[in-house]
Amino acid sequence: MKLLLTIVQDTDAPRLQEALIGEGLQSTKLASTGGFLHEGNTTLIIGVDDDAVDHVKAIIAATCRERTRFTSATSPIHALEGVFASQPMEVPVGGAIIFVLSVDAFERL
Ligand code: 2BA
Repeated sequence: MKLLLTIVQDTDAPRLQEALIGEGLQSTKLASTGGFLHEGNTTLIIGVDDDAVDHVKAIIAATCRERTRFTSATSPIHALEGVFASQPMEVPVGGAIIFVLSVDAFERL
């Protein structure tokens, strides 16, 4: 069994969860926050049999889109004097970040 720790944009999460349910797959949704943009995102915990991993990845790819976000990057001009300038920076976000973890055991007690 594998655990897919999947980070997606909030906008894509409902469509992804509906698609998973439609395929008889279970998931758990966690509210999370990206360390770079400090924006809310969604982390889905998806436990599946090994041979279903590619299928789940295909569902994620079909439901989660890459978008761009603007953030202000702060760069030091005279850091010693504490002078910083911020300039807008465009960064791509998503479609999804997926960590595939091996599961030692799955138990329902
Ligand atoms: P954030 O950390 O808020 O990052 C949002 C997007 O900002 C990233 O999109 C990436 O395109 C950009 N970015 C992140 N760090 C950067 C940096 N140091 N310099 C320039 N641009 C940077 P994604 O790569 O699609 O990541 C989306 C979200 O997935 C991340 O939100 C974070 O919550 C999570 N994530 C991505 N990689 C991760 C990792 N290795 N470990 C844990 N979480 C991760």
